[in-house]
Amino acid sequence: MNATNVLEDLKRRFPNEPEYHQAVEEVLSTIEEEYNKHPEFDKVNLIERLCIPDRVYQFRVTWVDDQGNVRTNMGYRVQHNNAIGPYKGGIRFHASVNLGILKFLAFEQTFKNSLTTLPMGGGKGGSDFSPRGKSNAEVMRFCQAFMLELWRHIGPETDVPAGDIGVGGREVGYMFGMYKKLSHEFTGTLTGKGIEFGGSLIRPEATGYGNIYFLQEMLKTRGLDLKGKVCLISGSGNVAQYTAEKVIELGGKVVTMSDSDGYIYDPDGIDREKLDYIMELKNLYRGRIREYAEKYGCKYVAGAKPWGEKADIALPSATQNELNGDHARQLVANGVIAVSEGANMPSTPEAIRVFQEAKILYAPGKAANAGGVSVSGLEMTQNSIKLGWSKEEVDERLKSIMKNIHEACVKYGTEADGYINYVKGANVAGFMKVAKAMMAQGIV
Ligand code: NDP
Ligand code: 2IT
Repeated sequence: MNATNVLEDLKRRFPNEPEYHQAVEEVLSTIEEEYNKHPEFDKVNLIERLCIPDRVYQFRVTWVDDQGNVRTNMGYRVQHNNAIGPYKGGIRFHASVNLGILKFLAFEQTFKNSLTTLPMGGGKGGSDFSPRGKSNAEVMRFCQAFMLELWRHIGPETDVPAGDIGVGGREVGYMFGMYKKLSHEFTGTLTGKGIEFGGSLIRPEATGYGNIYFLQEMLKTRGLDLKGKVCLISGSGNVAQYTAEKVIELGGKVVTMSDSDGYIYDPDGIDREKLDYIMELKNLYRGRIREYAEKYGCKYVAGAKPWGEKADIALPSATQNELNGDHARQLVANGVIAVSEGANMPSTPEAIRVFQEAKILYAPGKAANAGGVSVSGLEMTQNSIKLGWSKEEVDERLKSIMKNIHEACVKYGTEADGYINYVKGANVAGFMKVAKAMMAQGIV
């Protein structure tokens, strides 16, 4: 395989999908060497079969808003690869959603899910519907209309969706209700369900907690821990909230959180009580992070990212490409020691280069945020055996999975000088398992 040629060909065949190209380029450039040690892979064109999704469903979603207007949105499900298990991955509702973004997410998900040690393939779906500013009734009608199309393509052994940006417990609940009605079955076809109807304890917390468990493992390699460390968090949604919760619990100090309008900087640190306020503000009232600054009298910066503030650790937890080369240089100049990604692909390729050249600890999302889908996998297991595990049991399993992922990154990513290249480690480890499974299953 020549990574450059494969990428150029994909760009020609699938133009106007820059995020998909970006995700593929990162993986190809880091696995090329390992791939070429196995001539049997190239004989069956494994690389194209791994980069191009198995299939994509695309549909119109029609719904009626509170004023009686008939509205349309686009709906998608990308089933990327099911070599090691049923397609698995979240659903994103955001105005920016398009096919290229979902293809990048489904591609990433395939490697992430492989790293979790659980039997899950990769998929992703979503819509350009934005829940922002919509009433509860509108969100419910949209979720039902979306599921009216999606339900025939998914199932507990086929494809198991979950949440992502704009899709949390409320939306999963509405989608599950409609799925159940249409399919005449009560099965664990979605994860992230409410605890009363087959959800798993710790699933809401899992991505954020998992990221911090991974960060702890990284810090350990340098004899460090989280105590007293100043942390920048972006976002204020599901991932950001539980990342903050775990940092606070372990004695770190969270000084920023953000949303798509701007960020707040609280030099005293966001403590438990202030975090409770953010959770209520975001999850119940669906307000803006600016209101935190008004309540607690701290700085609010509109239209900016938090990466210019001085800190020890950065935890990007909002969205893709939210941290660019300039941000990275500023973080490094300010003495950042670790960057661990809660979001998917939040750092641009240039930012990643800056972190790696500075030899700081840098973990890509597909390793660091794998805790969310891991507990989704544990939810699938609990649904299959029709039992629910305790909080402690799920949390222990999550810790152990994050530790395993860290070990895999160390195994495949340690360079000659001892620096751990977590990007290479995660990509090679994730790739090898899927590749071996595809080889064993023949040309399909
Ligand atoms: P939420 O919808 O709960 O929160 C998203 C947060 O990011 C909000 O604060 C939102 O601000 C902000 N945000 C979203 N889009 C943008 C944008 N284009 N520019 C700036 N800010 C933005 O989503 P999650 O917390 O679930 O997801 C956050 C990230 O984590 C995503 O990259 C997702 O793919 C990833 N992830 C999520 C997992 C999960 O289990 N939920 C698992 C693994 C990764 P606003 O409210 O203004 O829109
Ligand atoms: O990006 C992700 O890993 C998620 N949004 C979670 C997917 C899942 O199936 O739990």
